Amino acid sequence: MNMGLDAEISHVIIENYGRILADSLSVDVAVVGGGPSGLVCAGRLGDEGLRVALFEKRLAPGGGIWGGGIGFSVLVFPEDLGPMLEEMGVDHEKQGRFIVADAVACGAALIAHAARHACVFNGFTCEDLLMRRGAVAGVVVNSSSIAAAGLHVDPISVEARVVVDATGHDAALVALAARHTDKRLVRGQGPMNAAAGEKFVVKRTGQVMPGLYVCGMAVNAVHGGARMGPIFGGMFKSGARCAEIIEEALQGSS
Ligand code: 48F
Repeated sequence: MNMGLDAEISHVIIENYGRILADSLSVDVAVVGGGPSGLVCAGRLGDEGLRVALFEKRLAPGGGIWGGGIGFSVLVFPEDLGPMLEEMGVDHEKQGRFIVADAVACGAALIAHAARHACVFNGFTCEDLLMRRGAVAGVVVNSSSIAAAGLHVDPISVEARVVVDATGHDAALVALAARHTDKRLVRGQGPMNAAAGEKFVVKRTGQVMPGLYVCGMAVNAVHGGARMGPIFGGMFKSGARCAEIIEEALQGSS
């Protein structure tokens, strides 16, 4: 094909993106939500050799990680998070009972880790679930710009052996599953309590119904756990725990 530079640049974009997207229409795991828990979960599962696609509604993944507390971009972690931060390539410093890190550097490192091991699709909103014989079997996604413009354009479907709701406080996928099954699956999160919320989020991470798992703040929204505010250890641990549970489940079913 005889193309000038301008058309050739466009061709490279379309060809590469089209191939990556087409290759991701049937995956082992579809993670929805690119906040800290979803990024850790996707990165870990991809690192274990599973085929993982992560869909994030915004252009920049990271969710609530960028602003620390009230926009002061410092992240606070419990002191046992050091090894996981090392693994993700996050620079950090121990300060008394905490570890602190720069929120922007941490967000960038998490995204880089996830994108190395999984296909990260930014600017994609999950608007529905695929369900087969009572189990969640994939996600229905649309370009966020189409959704934002309110255009009447149909979405596309991605089949997955399991789906992870990492959409944070909204627990958007579990809310969709509740609508489809006519069950009350989202209790709503409780009031702020850092100690209780951090423990709860890890303990209750896991399967909500066949094919659908939940990690991060969505766990507390689904099961009625406390919000924990600007401490991020629970988000990392929940993402890692979710990856561990899914890996075991998929090994058992293959
Ligand atoms: O909210 P978010 O950062 O979730 P998280 O991983 O972490 C929570 C913390 O940031 C913080 C906290 C810690 O103490 O309480 O809030 O649980 O990230 C959720 C991501 O999901 C995206 C959203 O844009 C955000 O980046 N998201 C939400 N709904 C959808 C979605 C959707 N329907 N489709 C795609 N992405």
